[in-house]
Amino acid sequence: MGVVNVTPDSFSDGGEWFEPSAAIAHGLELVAQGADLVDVGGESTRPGAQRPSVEEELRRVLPVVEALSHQGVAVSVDTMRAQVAEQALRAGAAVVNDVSGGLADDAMVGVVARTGAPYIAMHWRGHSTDMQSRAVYEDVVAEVCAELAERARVIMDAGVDADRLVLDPGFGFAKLAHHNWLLLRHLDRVLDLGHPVLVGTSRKTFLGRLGLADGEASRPPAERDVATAATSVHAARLGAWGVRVHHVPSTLDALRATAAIEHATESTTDRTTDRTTDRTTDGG
Ligand code: PMM
Repeated sequence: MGVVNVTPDSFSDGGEWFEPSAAIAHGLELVAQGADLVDVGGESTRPGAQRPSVEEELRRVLPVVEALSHQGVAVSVDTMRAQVAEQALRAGAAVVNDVSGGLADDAMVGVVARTGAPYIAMHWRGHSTDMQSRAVYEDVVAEVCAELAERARVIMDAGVDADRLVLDPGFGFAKLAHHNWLLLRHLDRVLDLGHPVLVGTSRKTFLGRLGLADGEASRPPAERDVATAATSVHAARLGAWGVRVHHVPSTLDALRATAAIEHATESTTDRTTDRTTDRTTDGG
């Protein structure tokens, strides 16, 4: 899943794709780079962010969803608002991605059930204005799994099919760095909940401090793509359904390298081809 934030203030790429034409072009670029799904969002969820009005969110996302869908792109709409989800689905979106898992808007789950759209429900404890004050856990893996399981039960009781419900542990949302690392290490427990799992570590703050001493400034978001690829490969190897990333080529390359290792065989045909092509490059 490639990300298009149509926002002026996202932490990772705020402002870069705020104009509809830039957002549409970027969505097409992500697909050309290999994304299967393009996630279009109009609300920044970085810690402390203020919410746009519903009218402003619609103004940001609808033209982008519509244009990309009309060009055959599979689009998910990243929204916590039922009204935005409903209008985006009407404009051609294929999936609803709700970072609040239905908690921010009571009408959301009803819209998803009625339309039959696949639904990504993320672990969430409150809006971004004060979410980091809720990053308090005795056992983060157990609590995130229990809270996700409870959301899944409510969402399915409302009529959403189990096989259309994707769960996401919500990296960086009401989580401190060590919470994120523990959730990655024990991602199998999230997978054991029995739903497809989406993992969104891309460019998040906890990846920007690797190898740095106390007091050193974090790496800027665009320099976190290698760590994003590493964490995304880890998730994919454990069986994640999808990974949500800003820079598709780096993660896709890492995924392809891992797949090549897993699928390597002693086939003669492969080795003959390798010898012919590699002589002209770097000896492979
Ligand atoms: N993270 C962000 C936004 N939407 N959706 C899902 N399902 N999972 C995530 O981890 C997630 C998300 C925040 O990142 P961004 O501001 O860079 O898009």
